[in-house]
Amino acid sequence: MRKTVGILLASAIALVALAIPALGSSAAQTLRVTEVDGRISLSARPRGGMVKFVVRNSGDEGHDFWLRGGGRRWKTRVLGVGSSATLTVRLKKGVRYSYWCGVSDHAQEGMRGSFVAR
Ligand SMILES: [Cu+2]
Repeated sequence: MRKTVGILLASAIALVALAIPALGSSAAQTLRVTEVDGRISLSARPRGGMVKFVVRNSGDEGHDFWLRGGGRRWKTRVLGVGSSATLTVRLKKGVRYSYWCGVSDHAQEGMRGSFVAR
């Protein structure tokens, strides 16, 4: 009996654990940001509202990711080769946002861009 209750409790906890990230991801648009040496690419054009940027450094040196617009600014830490970080932000529809890598002169070398939240 005690074992059955334990299993039921573990199942209930597992269901809650599964449900929490599902709620989060349905509320926010998730975008992949790929950083390579000399270029940053976004998997889609961001929408207004909550946007989760999953930033991955696929280059051969350290990179970070900065985002600015609508009077706000966000940044990740410097990501080592193969590392990822997440930025979850609220974007305003119709506002232009700029993004870039802040390491050394990477932005001038092409690691920058901008978009208007749609
Ligand atoms: Cu960089």
